[in-house]
Amino acid sequence: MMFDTIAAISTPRGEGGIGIVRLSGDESLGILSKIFKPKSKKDVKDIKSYTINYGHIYDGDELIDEVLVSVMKAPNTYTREDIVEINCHGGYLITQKVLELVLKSGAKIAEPGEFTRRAFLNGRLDLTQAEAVIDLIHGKTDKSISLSLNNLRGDLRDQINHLKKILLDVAAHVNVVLDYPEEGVDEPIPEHLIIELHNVKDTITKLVESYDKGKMIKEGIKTAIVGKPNVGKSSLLNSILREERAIVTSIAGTTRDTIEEIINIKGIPLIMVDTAGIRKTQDEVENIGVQKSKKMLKEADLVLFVLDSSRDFSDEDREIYDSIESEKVIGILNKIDMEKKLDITNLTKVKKWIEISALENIGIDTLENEIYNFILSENIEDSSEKLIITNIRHKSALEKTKKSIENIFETIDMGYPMDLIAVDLNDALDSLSEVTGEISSEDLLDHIFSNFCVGK
Ligand SMILES: Nc1nc2c(ncn2[C@@H]2O[C@H](COP(=O)(O)OP(=O)(O)OP(=O)(O)O)[C@@H](O)[C@H]2O)c(=O)[nH]1
Ligand SMILES: [Mg+2]
Repeated sequence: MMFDTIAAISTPRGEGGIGIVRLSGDESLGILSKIFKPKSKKDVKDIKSYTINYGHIYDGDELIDEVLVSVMKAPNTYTREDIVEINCHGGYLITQKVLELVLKSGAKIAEPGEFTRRAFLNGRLDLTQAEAVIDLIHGKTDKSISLSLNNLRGDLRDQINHLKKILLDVAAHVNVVLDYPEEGVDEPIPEHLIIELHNVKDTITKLVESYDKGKMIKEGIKTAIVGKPNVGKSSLLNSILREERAIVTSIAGTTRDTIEEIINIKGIPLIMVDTAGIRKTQDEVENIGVQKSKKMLKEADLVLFVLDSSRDFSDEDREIYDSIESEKVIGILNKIDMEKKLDITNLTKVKKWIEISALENIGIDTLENEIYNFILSENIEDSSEKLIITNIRHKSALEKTKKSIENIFETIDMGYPMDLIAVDLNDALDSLSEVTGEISSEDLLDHIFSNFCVGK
């Protein structure tokens, strides 16, 4: 494909050790030759690929900068086009000046993401990989970065292509039956293909279900600290953050609004939310806070249910206890620096209790380990082996595929005509192709002819 030659500053704006002006396109070397004088006195067009070249940038006779220029020639480059990277001294003004000179010499300013877009359009990356590049740039923790790297390597693309191949096999069969009825193939879909179809559906279901986990890894696990007033929720938040983030007082009803902070537990981001103590109250402001706490209790991926171990279990505690979900709660017995009064023997809904003193920072490490174990039990740890989707676009395309496959089963069950199956198969293939970004019905034809010897 032919495109304009584009250019942009590829390093962050501001002052730094170096600033890089990057060019991509057929004219990259031509443009470079107008402004760059290599120390080697070589003609720029004769510079070898994958070399770094020392020299100077000139605007006419005016010296602009002393630079190192990397030259990478098509097709083995990020964009599959000729790429030139000019390493300037890292001042903002100098880098900007070199960019302007490059633009004046014939390049077009690149749109955001345009280099990666070219990598996609020129077939070096599929869409899932291009998206992984963006995720990598925004990745905040080791785990989310390792997921993005898996996708950049092409794991999702490979899986999608594998599923597509199976669907194409089925489609090839169906199309032969439809196009050549005289061949006498009247069996709707052979048993082994039906089994394959079920496998495809199961794989897609797992991928769709992995999204919640993927989202947790990418965006963080929402962890709500919940309990009645004064049990030490805000103290716990501060203790985990190791800073005085939330106001702590001995007055019940101190926290009025939710307070969110991101922490990182062994590479997994956690969005810690301190909430207003839940109780019945006439105070209008406090009541809004209490409603928000209840909402958070429902929405959170993990709930830290805090009790004051120096006091008896109260009706207010009971009410919160009744509304928590057993699978996503860790019980916190706070204030163990004081004499213990609380009896938890009957609170069987909570499977795990951790004793802490938020005031004296006792038990916080144990709690962090327990939170990590909770995440492990959610199987996030083996994310390196399993394919996990983190992208809502992929999720909705896969859901469409799943629906189409379910329609196929329905058609078979109801004994409806074959052409309906062909339509749903095409839809399934289209939505799979949406994931990787290449939709083409040419695919289907090629596949039919490569697998079947129709002329015979
Ligand atoms: N002895 C002792 N006191 C604590 C502990 N944790 C918190 N406190 C005290 O308990 C009181 C309430 O603490 P907060 O952290 O404000 O409690 P909260 O649950 O956020 O209360 P609300 O925001 O009103 O819902 C404060 O006086 C804290 O100093 C602890 O581990 N031991
Ligand atoms: Mg509080």
